[in-house]
Amino acid sequence: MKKILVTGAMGQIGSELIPKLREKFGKENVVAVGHHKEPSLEFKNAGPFEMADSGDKEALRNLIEKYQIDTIYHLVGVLSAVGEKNPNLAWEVNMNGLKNVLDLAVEYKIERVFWPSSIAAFGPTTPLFNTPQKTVLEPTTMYGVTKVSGELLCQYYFVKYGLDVRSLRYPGIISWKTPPGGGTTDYAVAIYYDAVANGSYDCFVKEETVLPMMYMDDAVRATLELMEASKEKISIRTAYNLTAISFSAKELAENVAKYIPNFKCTFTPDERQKIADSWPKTIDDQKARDDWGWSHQFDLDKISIEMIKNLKIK
Ligand code: AKB
Repeated sequence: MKKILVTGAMGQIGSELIPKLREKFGKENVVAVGHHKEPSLEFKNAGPFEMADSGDKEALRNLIEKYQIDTIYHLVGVLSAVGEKNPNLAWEVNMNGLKNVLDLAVEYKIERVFWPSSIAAFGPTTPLFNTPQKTVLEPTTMYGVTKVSGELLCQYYFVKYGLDVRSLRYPGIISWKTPPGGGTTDYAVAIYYDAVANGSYDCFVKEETVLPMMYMDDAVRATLELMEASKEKISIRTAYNLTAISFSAKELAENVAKYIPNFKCTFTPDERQKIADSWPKTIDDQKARDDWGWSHQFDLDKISIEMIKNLKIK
């Protein structure tokens, strides 16, 4: 049976990936690691939970030994908007934690490691449409710099040490359980929260802004499918391009209005507009589709229906 450690347990992806991993591998076999927020009682009681900073290598080592870990999902990260406000923090958290995890993975012969990359690895010199798997990577945010560096580091550990480390370039992820924090694509989540709570939303990017997006259920499934694929199928050791759908902020607002009559959206771009403008609008993820059978299930209508239904209950 697998023994899995997940850092960033209370983050947007961690909080939804962990229950799925527990369903699959048994709740005692998935150790959730948080680092600053106190978890809810429900979270704490759902399976093994530990507090540790991934910048603290000895703390991670203790957990790997204590639980005889063989698989790591290292999800801790500072996102793009917060990273631009505090580039040193973004570098420290995103790079030091990853380096510690990779070094310990080699030392303890960890079978498989997952680390999230992002469309933030691309920049203004990358082709904007149908961005290829192998292309120019010249991001203009510190978050993006850590994603390109992290991708290369992962590939280095694969080539040099044979470490089976896998990664995805996530687009913006839309989810309702845990609100995202500090990202540029957050408007695509906040719009649903505000629409359900107040019937209006003031969007921080221009209405014509188009970015690649994905519903959380698709993102979690992609992560599990990548990690379950046999080694021979994995031809990309930096990070796979991954996408579901692309739409403008205006199209998103119109779609929300379909399900919440009288919904009003205004657009007041702030500093995050510049970050959004530096990222591609559509992504070519054929390699993921060919190598391990990726295929998304949620289109914008399906996302809106799920988001609104669940937020109303919440
Ligand atoms: C962000 O907006 O920073 C993230 C991302 C695209 O990686 N959601």
